[in-house]
Amino acid sequence: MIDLRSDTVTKPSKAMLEAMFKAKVGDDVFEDDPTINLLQEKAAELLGKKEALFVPSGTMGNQICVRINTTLGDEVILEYGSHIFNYEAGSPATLSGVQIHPLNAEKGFLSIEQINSAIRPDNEHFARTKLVCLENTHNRAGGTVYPLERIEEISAFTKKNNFKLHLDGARLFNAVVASKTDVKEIVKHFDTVSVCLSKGLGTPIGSIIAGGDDFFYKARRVRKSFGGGMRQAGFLAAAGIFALENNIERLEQDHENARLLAEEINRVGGIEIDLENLQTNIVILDISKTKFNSNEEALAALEKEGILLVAFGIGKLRAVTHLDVSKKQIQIACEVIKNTFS
Ligand code: TLP
Repeated sequence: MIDLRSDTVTKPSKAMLEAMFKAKVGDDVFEDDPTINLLQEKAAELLGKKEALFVPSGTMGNQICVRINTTLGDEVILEYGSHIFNYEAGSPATLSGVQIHPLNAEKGFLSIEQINSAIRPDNEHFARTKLVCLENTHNRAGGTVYPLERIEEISAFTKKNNFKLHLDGARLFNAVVASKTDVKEIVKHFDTVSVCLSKGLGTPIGSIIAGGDDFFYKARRVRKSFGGGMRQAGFLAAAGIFALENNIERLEQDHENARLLAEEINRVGGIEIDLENLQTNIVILDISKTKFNSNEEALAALEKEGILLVAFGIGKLRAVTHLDVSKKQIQIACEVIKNTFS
């Protein structure tokens, strides 16, 4: 099977497993796990933030940040396709008691004009606008990289209005590698950031969240209340340290493989791919003009030939490249997709 459903499907490499096996561990609820402490220090330094916390998942990371940036009855502005709005089980409402105000934006990039027009007046009828969340890279938009100038504008605007700004950077290092930008130059514009270790970086589990003064204290408290306090999880943090040291630059290969895949299969049997928007490791296939009548039918035909993709909205499939698929496997996938759709 060539599994292109997500970059979450990777298995730890032998070298990563060895690093995990050798980890020194302790009870992290007592702040006693040296490997978790080291990962948190390294991640804070890398991201240019004062404090960082290891959490079990990207979803928990985002939701802890939503909670510490808001109070009950606040409103959160974000892009309509964003993960926090679509794929986190309605948690802003259930875990933080906040309301989402989604805005539809091309390529997933909000503008300050849009945000400005969504701000609620200070009046008892309205929820209080409090937090803006951006996603970089933007998953549903096809792995697009937020332009740095846009982030700068939005950050200046949110500061002026006294709103908080959170970055869902599940695939932040894909954006960093694709745009050749120092990660600190991106992260410095945000109050809080969440970065997944278990996507392109290849760990079996875990995310890092980071922020400024008091972040660690506040985020740990919320993590505990969400059931995310961990014990001897240094074995998992060791995978995170390994990933930060070894698996960032190589993301470039995943981006090259995504481009190879997209260019080879675009226009085959009616498949349409927006090559201009293809910047990182996510390829969205519009299959609405192909011979298949549904996503399920196309997915089943591909699976029969050993290729796994996922449905990504009506008439759309997603393929994600990652460190467990080689260029050779991408070439095989191209041939299979061409034959299946012709
Ligand atoms: N994304 C997954 C699915 O949940 C859709 C995927 O396969 O792409 N932010 C973004 C932008 C994400 O894409 C994801 C996962 C998360 C947060 C959540 O991370 P986890 O799965 O660790 O909770």
